[in-house]
Amino acid sequence: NVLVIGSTGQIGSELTGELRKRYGNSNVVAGYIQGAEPTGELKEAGPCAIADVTNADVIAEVVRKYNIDTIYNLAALLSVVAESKPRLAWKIGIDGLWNILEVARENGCAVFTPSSIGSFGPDTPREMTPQDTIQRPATIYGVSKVTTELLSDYYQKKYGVDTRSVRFPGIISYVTPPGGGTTDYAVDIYYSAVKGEKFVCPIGKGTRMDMMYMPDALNAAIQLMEADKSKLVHHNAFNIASMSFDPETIYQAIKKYKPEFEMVYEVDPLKQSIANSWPDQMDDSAAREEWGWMPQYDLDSMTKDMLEKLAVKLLK
Ligand code: VAH
Repeated sequence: NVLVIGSTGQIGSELTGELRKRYGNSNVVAGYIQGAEPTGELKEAGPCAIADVTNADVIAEVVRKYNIDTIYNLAALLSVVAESKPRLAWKIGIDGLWNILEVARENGCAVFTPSSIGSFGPDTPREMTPQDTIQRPATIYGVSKVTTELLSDYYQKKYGVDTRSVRFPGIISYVTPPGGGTTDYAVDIYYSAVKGEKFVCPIGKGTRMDMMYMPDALNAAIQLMEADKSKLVHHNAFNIASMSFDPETIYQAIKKYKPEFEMVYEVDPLKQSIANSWPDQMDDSAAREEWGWMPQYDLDSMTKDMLEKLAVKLLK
């Protein structure tokens, strides 16, 4: 059975739904914390359990009670909010990960804990960022993500725990809003377009970042966890890429369907400084070679889908 930690977050909420679709509702446990309880379909469709990564006993109890063999650990403070609460970001990101890895070691679970383009820093090559390259991130989010990669690989080498992960780009989705990231603008811009509001963009002209539509992100996580372990040269964490754009490019992609849509720039200094320290476009050839990674969406097909789905969600 599968446990999703952070099942009410931007990725966790849709990942839980997708896993339940593939493996059966009763076989996927939605882990949550007090104050972020599952609601609606997430709550009704399958088992839910308190699973606070900062409490190892609670995690161990859930793993044993539901006979968990795979843990998807989506608990994290994202890059912007982490800068205001660095100690909590570390507590959730790394003390939490340590608990997960120990429980996994004792119970023979596989573990997926995502990394991010945020794990790279200002001296990482920006174009076609290599799979193996320098990672000296300038944010506590990035420091915790590099540590996530190193600690997960350590448990893999030293104890044989099957840990795998990907470096997610900015993820765009319409179901659950992201929780305080640098790439959130690429989600918010669609909401403004559908509501017929002018979009005030916090990221500056020409700032490119790797981005990905949620269906591709979910597929990447599940496909990697289902991949033949003997074929994997890398474990934590694979570069995965699908599109790379700056605000002007996504604005024009939306304008194609909403000609009256307007955008102005009001650069947020913190978000801009973080975005400037991240690469523009990753080289994901290792993921393509080792486990067949292949994105399905591009900017146009994502835009069409986002505008359609948000129109239903927001205007009903
Ligand atoms: C953030 N959406 O902006 C997250 C993610 C790659 C970006 O880590 O912090």
